[in-house]
Amino acid sequence: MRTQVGIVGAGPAGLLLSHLLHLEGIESVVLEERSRAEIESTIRAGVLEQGTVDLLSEVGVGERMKREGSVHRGINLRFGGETHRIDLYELTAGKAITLYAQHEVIKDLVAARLAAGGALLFEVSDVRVDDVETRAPRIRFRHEGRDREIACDFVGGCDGGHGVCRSYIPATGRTEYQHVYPFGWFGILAQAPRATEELIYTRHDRGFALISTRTPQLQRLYFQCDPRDDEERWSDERIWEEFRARLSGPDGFRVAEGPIVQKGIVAMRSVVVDPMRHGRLFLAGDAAHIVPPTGAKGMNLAVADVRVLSRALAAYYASGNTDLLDRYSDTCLRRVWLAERFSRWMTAMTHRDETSDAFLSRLQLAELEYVTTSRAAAVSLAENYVGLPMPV
Ligand code: RFL
Ligand code: PHB
Repeated sequence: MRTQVGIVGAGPAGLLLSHLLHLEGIESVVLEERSRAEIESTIRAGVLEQGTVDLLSEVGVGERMKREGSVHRGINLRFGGETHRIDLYELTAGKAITLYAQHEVIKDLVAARLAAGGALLFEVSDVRVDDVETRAPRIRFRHEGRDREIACDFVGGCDGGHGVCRSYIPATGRTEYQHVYPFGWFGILAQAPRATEELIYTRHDRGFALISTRTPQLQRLYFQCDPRDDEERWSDERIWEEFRARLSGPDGFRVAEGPIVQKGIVAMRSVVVDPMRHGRLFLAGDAAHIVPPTGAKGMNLAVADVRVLSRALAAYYASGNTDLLDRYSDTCLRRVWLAERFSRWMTAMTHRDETSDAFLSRLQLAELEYVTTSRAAAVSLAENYVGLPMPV
């Protein structure tokens, strides 16, 4: 099989890259290890930055998002038992975020690729990438019981935080920055009415909690936990008790409870791979960088990367000019580091850290106090939360 760009991974990065390339008249094949049903049902991100929403709309995959997603013009920070609103819309002169689940974005992208006759191969295994230092890279893999091979001009390494592509950048030529946080997030989906119109990020002495949403009937909530904990040790009653403890306060706020239909623990880490490229292999999304979920940046960074990459590939195919491809890694990493900074700051301000001391814990409150009373600080939070400008 031959194509122009071989893409490993059908997450937001791989699927959107394939779609954007198609719009530029560039052919691609996407290889995905999991089944279509699995990628279309895995619960992950929920917050889309303004730039992500604008891009998905511009490229014709935003119709359902516009109809079913909900636009939020603010978020809340809760501490000391009180809720403080950050007016994103007013502080950023008209920007907002949209709540629309990542697997819905995936469904929209898969549908668009299939409608355009795009090649998506699900349930592939043993993906190996060869000859990326040459002009004729190859991807070998198994599919439907047979060994197969794709000859291509470029490889898009979009296979997420646990993929194989990252390892094809030789260790001697790459720096992998990594920070592991001593906490995880316990996430649930609950059949309950909304407890709040807008997200609530909560700092409590027992630890962080977050109330997010999916639909009017389905709510997404998280609380900080030990990353080595086992979700099966948590009954529904124990989970709601923990939320009640972290969210209650003198203002009488109550979280709306209901049957828990899904639960799981995610560990938190930051990773940046520099450079994001080796020869004709280009990493994008979680394959190149991971952020803790507190800033809601992961999927948005994946979208920004593939926008840069698709434009660079389009320029190459139009004129043979490699300038944009050569600048790809630096262009993306500048914004990635800003997102790492923001995610870490949001995490540090709101999470209980057992390894910390009373002084630092008290400083968290000062930080929260500052960001909810100083316009300058609130503008800084807001412009990062709705998303810094897309790289050009
Ligand atoms: P993905 O989504 O992990 O997709 C990679 C795909 O590659 C496949 N794959 C392979 N395929 C073939 N061969 C191999 N060897 C392969 N190895 C892997 C995988 O099966 C998968 O389908 O990476 P991508 O496309 O870079 O997208 C990144 C985002 O998924 C991720 O950053 C976000 O989910 C992070 N994130 C959030 N991001 C946001 O922008 N806003 C949020 O509100 C937000 N909340 C979250 C999050 C991540 C979370 N978890 C579960 C880590 C909340 C949580 C709890
Ligand atoms: C989510 O809705 O899943 C979500 C919201 C905000 C975050 C992370 C995840 O910071």
